[in-house]
Amino acid sequence: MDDDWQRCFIALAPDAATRETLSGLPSPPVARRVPVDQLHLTVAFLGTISACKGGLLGYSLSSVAEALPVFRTERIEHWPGPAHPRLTVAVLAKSDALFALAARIRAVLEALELPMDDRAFRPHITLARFPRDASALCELPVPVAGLSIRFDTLALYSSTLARHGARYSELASAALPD
Ligand code: 3AM
Repeated sequence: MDDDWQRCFIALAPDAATRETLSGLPSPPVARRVPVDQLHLTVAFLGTISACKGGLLGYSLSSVAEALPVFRTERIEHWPGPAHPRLTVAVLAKSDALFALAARIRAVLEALELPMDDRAFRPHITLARFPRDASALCELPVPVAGLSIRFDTLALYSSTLARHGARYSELASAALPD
């Protein structure tokens, strides 16, 4: 893709202890784990935007990066694709703070006249992705609930589609206050 246009999304980045917790969770052997440095919670998917708008958005992140509470995992799920399971995700327990953050980000996007995908916000962290030819839904080895999930950064990422899945790069970030 042209350097002037990038496929972007805004996400929360877990702190180091949370990354370790998430990377220690078991996932089906057939699925490809998300690399530990790429674990994130997507808050807003933007699609393809110009570098200029991306720059403005990057500057705006600090205005919405307020302190967040500790979140809890609720369960691990497989999310389906058209023909087979697609993702293994950790779903977070419902949190007003996350929906309030999504609303603040939506307001910034509107002010910058940036589009935001209107899929329902389902707060989750993708742990693993299934290859296209995965057929059977694998049993999850253990139910997982109540683990602490902390985020320390709100970031704008670009997503580059590659042969073995998307690769994410941080374009701008704002530290979340404690
Ligand atoms: O990595 P996760 O699962 O958090 O599913 C895509 C991925 O989320 C999601 O944005 C993240 C980076 O690609 N995504 C992709 N296309 C999307 C769309 N059209 C989307 N989310 C909402 N609408």
